[in-house]
Amino acid sequence: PRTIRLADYAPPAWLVADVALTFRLDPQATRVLSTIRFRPNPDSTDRTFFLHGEGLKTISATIDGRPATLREAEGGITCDVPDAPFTWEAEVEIAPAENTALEGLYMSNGIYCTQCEAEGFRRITWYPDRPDVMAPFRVRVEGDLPVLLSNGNPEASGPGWAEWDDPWRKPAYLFALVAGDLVAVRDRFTTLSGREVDLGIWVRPGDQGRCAFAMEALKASMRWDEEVYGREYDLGVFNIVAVDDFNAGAMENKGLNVFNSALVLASPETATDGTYERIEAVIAHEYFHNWTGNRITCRDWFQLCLKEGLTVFRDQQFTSAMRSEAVKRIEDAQTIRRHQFKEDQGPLAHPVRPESFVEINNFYTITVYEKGAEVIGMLRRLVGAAAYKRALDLYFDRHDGDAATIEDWLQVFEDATGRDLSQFKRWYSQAGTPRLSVEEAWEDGTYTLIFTQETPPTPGQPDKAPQVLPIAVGLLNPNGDEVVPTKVLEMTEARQSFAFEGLSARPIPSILRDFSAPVVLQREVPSAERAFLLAHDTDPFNRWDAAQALARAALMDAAGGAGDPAPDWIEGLGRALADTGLDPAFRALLLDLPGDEDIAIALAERGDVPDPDAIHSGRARIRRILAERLSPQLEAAYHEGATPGPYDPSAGPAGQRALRNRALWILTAADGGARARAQVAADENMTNVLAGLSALLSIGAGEAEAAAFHDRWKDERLVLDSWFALVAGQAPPESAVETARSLADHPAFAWKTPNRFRALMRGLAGNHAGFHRADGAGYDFLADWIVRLDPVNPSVAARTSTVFSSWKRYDAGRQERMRAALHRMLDRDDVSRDLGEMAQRMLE
Ligand code: DPP
Ligand code: ZN
Repeated sequence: PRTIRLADYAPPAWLVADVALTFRLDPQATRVLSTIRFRPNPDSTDRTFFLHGEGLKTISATIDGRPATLREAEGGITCDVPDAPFTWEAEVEIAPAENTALEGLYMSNGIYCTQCEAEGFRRITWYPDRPDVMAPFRVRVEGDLPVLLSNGNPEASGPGWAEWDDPWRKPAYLFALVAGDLVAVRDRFTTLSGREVDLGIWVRPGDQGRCAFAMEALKASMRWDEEVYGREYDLGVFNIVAVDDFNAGAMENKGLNVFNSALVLASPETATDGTYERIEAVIAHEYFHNWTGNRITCRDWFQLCLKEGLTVFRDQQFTSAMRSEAVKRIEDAQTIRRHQFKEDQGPLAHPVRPESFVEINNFYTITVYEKGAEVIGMLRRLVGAAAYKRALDLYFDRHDGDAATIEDWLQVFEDATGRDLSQFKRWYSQAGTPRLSVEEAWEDGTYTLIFTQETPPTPGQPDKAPQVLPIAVGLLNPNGDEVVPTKVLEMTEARQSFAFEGLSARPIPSILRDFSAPVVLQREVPSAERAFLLAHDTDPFNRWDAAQALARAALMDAAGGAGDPAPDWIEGLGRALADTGLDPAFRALLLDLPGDEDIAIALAERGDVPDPDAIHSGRARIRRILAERLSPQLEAAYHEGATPGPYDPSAGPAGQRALRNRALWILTAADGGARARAQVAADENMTNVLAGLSALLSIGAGEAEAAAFHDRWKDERLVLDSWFALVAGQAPPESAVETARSLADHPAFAWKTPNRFRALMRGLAGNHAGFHRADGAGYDFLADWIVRLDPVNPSVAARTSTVFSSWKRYDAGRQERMRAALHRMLDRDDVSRDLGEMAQRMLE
């Protein structure tokens, strides 16, 4: 397979003036008729005519009405064309029912739907399938089905046909078509300037009662984008469709977003607080793409972070506004540290803007998305909120209708602020997590912080240059009063010092407040100082981080066999827990101990070889110690988190339940499961039931409860996914693989459905000690299934394979077994481009 490089970008030879498509739907033989008007690109001297296409059966093809002679080329066709504008007409046949890769036009439970990002449109018809070719589309859908949807505004319809018109120029990856037996929940939205928009959420009959929350989230997103970014919706309709078979979370197709049903459907009986929060965020995310992604799209796929980093940043801002800013920031920092830092540490590390790929699907990563959002957060912190707003206004003004680049994006910030961002740009090109170390000096009332930054090598990037780091710092005096409020220090050198003058006592620093840069702060801090920050810091992130650092140290020590955790931690935690002035959601996060894999990463960072079993048993011991020593505070938190009355998914009650359920999880280590059992039996809502069940399973109990849960919910696909994930994820490590095997034999294990496959595989992989069983049975289980899925759905197979990226972290025996598993995935004649690239990179 060929490697595609950013450096090789060339503008398209031909542009598209407009597109008309007709679909005659049939599961085995859908006909797609296309009429495309091409014109030469004045910005290109190349006149080669090339169209992408994959798996298409060509029925006919003409140029200006005359039959075209098509020649096969890599990934598509070429043919001779006039040296002037011309019209291409073609008819092709495709088989949606046979499409298990779920890219292009496919069927899910009898519903036709599409997924065209990144390169799925070429499985629908011949087309220049690249994001810098944008055109208005008219679409006619024919089929004996009650609902026929496409992008844009509805034009006309009759029995068995419908016509749609999307006036906004768009790349083919934003094309969508949905058809089938669907019902709509409808609403209306009036935009700032008075445009009436018909909103529809389309679901399978029977699911209408589970759309209300998503609809409210949509309206809130539309309002928020007007108020905060001045962005208004631009069509008369906005449709969302929920489908059960979907490779990702959701897709921002123009005017017709397609969602994984797990991110739309919610009712108190079936969805947890976490699901509600995710639905709200993803509905917003896809809606926000209408401006950041659709109106302004990406020139090429290397610029993916241009739309994804910015849109994640925007959805994070939205969630902060809807819920708690402090809690959201901590959750996002946790995601970066747990998952993005892990990606940076291993063989799959890549820059926010990668420079080469084999299969672009492999670059829809946490680095592109979440680190991409962090980079924008840093930019905003550096220039300030007002300048950020000016820059964004300029971006929308200048680039509306464009397929843009990171250079364009940075240029608007330079023009709006007069700043030189050439060094800042390294955040887009340099992979890896900077390590920031700190020295301190104190003399004559002057306190000095001396920072050193260093980024470890990553694949293909042995040497790193210093990056611009916004380091938010505050200083406290020994009484715990803040003497210097938060100040953003701008570090640009490899080593740089910052002095604070006129202090009467040596201060205690609070560094990297609000997680102001995605770096690892390396600073030896005595546990007493951490406990001091846990008690006094005014910055919620650093307050939480003090508790995390103490917890991490305790868990690392416990994994090494040490007996007792630092009393400072337990006392500090106890006091914070009992402080009812603190937001329950925040206190819940204080109780959220680092997971087994977090500890494995931390040990590896320190140069130790992590022992999964020792980490697991150390964690169980710490949990018991907390349950015993903090029993009154945990009890109180458990009761404080009760939410009697009808279920309300909003942030307040959800935070109370989070506190209750974290307390429950710890208490369960010492009470034999009595409280958890009672909570499952009380059956108040899915959040509390699943938390109770999870706590029970985690102490090796709850078998009867899990079975009853299964029987009750076996017909609810989304709940059954949670059951699969939970049973595999919480199984005792020694029997986790056997549990996973029996789950794979379960009649409901529909392995071709991505949600079900992921539930089981991610469940087992998240069971750290179970997956890393010394005899390699966990690795074999995952590898076998990935190999089986690869020919069916390469994109999900490749994504799942990333659980092997940590192989170099472990002991020789485990390394050998994980490597062998990777070879088994790779060394096959029919390995997909997706999985082949991933396994190859992991083995390098
Ligand atoms: N573009 C999509 C999203 O992130 C990916 N499926 O919203
Ligand atoms: Zn997105």
